Amino acid sequence: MSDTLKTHYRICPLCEACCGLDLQTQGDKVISIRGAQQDVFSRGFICPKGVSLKDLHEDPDRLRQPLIKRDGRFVEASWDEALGEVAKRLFPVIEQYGSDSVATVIGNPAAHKISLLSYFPRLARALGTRNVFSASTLDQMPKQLSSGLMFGHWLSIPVPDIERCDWLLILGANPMVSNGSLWTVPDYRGKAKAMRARGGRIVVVDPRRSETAAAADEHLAIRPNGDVFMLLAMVNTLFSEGLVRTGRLGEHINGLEELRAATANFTPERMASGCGIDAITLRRLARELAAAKCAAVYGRIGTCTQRFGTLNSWLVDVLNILSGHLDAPGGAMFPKAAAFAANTQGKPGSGRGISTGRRSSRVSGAPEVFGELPITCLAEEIETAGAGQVRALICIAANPVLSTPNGPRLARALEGLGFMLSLDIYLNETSRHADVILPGLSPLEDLHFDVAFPQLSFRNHARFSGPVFAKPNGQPEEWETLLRLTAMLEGSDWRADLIELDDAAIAADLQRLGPATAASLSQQLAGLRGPERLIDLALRTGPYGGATEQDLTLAKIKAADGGIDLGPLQPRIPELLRTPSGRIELAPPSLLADLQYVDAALSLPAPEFSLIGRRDLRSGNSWMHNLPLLAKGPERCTLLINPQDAARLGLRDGSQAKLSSDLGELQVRVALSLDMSAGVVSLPHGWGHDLPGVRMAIAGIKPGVNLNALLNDSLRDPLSGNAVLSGVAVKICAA
Ligand SMILES: Nc1nc2c(c(=O)[nH]1)N[C@H]1C(S)=C(S)[C@@H](COP(=O)(O)OP(=O)(O)OC[C@H]3O[C@@H](n4cnc5c(=O)[nH]c(N)nc54)[C@H](O)[C@@H]3O)O[C@H]1N2
Ligand SMILES: Nc1nc2c(c(=O)[nH]1)N[C@H]1C(S)=C(S)[C@@H](COP(=O)(O)OP(=O)(O)OC[C@H]3O[C@@H](n4cnc5c(=O)[nH]c(N)nc54)[C@H](O)[C@@H]3O)O[C@H]1N2
Ligand code: SF4
Ligand SMILES: [Mo]
Repeated sequence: MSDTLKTHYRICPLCEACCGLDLQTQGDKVISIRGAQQDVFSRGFICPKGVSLKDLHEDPDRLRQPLIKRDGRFVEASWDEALGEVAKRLFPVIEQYGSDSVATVIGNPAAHKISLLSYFPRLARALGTRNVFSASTLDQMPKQLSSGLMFGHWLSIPVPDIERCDWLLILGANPMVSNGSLWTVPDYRGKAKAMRARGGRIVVVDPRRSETAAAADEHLAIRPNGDVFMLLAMVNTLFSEGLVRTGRLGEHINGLEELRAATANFTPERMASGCGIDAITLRRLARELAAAKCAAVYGRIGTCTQRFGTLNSWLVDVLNILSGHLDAPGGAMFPKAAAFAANTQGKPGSGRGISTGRRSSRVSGAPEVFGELPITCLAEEIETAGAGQVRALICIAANPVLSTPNGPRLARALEGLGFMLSLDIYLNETSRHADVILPGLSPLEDLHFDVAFPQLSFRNHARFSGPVFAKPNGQPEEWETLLRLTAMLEGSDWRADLIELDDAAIAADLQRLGPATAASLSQQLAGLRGPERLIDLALRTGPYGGATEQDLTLAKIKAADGGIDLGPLQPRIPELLRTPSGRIELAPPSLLADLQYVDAALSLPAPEFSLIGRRDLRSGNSWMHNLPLLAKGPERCTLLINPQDAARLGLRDGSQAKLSSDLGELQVRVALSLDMSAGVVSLPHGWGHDLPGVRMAIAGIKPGVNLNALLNDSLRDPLSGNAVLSGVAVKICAA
């Protein structure tokens, strides 16, 4: 008997573009995956990774059963056995050394999984450790900090309103390949093309002539780490040439004069050498920005993963504000998400703002930011003996052995732990160090609702997708696993009925809304549980929710094929602000204080070679190299180098080079590229799959090398704790 063909709508969880996909299935087989034309937000766009969800679902190496390490070897175990092992091993550590002795690490895929995102905080609360780490301090923490200081909340981050914009300056981002980050913008390519077709202009600032730069009107090959000089020069020009037009925002701004004074010294003429862009060009860009009717400045990971990451992130929005383009249609605007956005909750217009440094890391004294410590402090917290030493780790959807600077040191440190639990779908470079691995579901067995990305989208929308396939018998969803672990840490019965555990958790949430609201909401939410109940609650209490027929509920979103469009971005200031002053803080004191270090950096000599990273369309950080569709084709972990530099070093296309830093040495294959500036080389991260114990057969064929073996874990942006991942000094010679 042959099964009938079925089509399913599914939101892709693999990157921030959040595309809607159409899957055709027959029985338990995926027949095809295409972009969903009816998706109100992504409108049929898809990339090769979306298609590879079939490979991920079918991957024989993807874990489907818990593993327990016994005498150094992993053996399959039942869920009860595995959870029992966690209880048996973790409790003695906590009892003897306290909760701070258990660290948590949560990684990138969690940002795409409501199960993990909404149930991890419960676990963290139950554990009560100060040692909380995440991929945020390898990525966007500088932007979160600058946004928090300026607008009062960590996720009040403006994004370019690209469909109405006519002048766009992009720094340190390659959305043509990454598909956008802190800017949910499926089909950037199509939108950029449309923008240029209507007379718009795109300028890209990147040490490499990236795919995005190649498709722009102008590419400026900045010196790695030069952004702070460039941005300061542009701010300085706006002030000195009388181009500041704050317009409508004028009455909502604090600190304009402080900012003017603080930036008065950073003239384009003085800054030019630091960024490698001449003063005439810097002045021209500032004038173009000021003159454009609808313009936006957007900076991303290349601007964050630097010593001055927070200053860069701040200055990008300072430019948007001074030129009158923040919160204006066609400029840099704030999305209004239907659910979970803190900047739609509480009293509009002012709030508590943010604070940092409520505690510090034990060894380096790095300040806490957004409830976390820098992930580059994890290894030393494990290695350094004394009260508060980390002795156990709960690692959730993270592969820090490949994703954090000095990964090999962290790998050695993990071996010294008393106990390690991984929630992961692979036995990989990090989870091989665990004592217990608890797998999540295939993305096709999971429901999907984005928590973070509608807060960063180029257009407002609300979408949901249910599971395509039923989950295998007996395998829990990840929120269920987290709920059991939370119960375990709370000292209650983790074997108890899950519905009761979940009901108890949500009842506590509801009580915070007051007894009357709690009673009526719990009636409306009856019949739902897990993440679905949290989504419906967030929608009903969100900015499009309410008590009338038209108001948004989960049921309405489910019923709308391809989701619900909530329209173009609208001005949100002052309503969005949550600063104590009720104004935009243009000159936060901690940021002005950091300006004093800029001059010293200006006089640093450029190294012979600076190493920068890159991303590939057929790769996703460290864990998608085991999927046949993405793995086929040429080797991707190559060192891009300018032909003239290569000739000088005696390197040819395809030859092997030795690449070394103050930390280590790697042997890599060279690829000549005219896109590279002289003195800058590029290697992607997330590779190096040839470590013992890794169970990823296809990834092992072309394992690549671990870029992070060369990067120093002591280099951070001191304000945000973010790691420095770009512009690192290296030496190169023929191997
Ligand atoms: N040098 C350098 N280093 C970098 C970067 C760089 O540009 N240069 N980029 C940084 C950035 S931006 C980021 S975000 C980090 C990412 O680094 P990490 O946060 O470590 O994330 P990934 O490398 O994506 O690894 C994700 C892990 O989650 C597992 N996983 C996948 N899906 C699921 C699931 O559904 N459930 C569970 N439980 N596990 C799952 C994968 O098997 C893998 O082990 O890397 C950072 N590291
Ligand atoms: N295909 C694919 N897509 C991805 C990912 C992936 O691994 N593969 N990872 C996802 C993740 S976790 C993230 S955070 C996003 C990141 O998304 P993006 O921020 O778009 O990141 P990248 O594509 O790495 O682009 C960063 C650019 O910064 C440039 N750069 C390096 N150093 C400097 C510098 O000093 N100054 C300036 N101005 N530029 C510099 C690099 O050359 C690069 O072109 O991508 C996401 N999407
Ligand atoms: S662009 Fe991102 S969300 Fe869209 S299909 Fe590709 S991986 Fe999935
Ligand atoms: Mo990231």
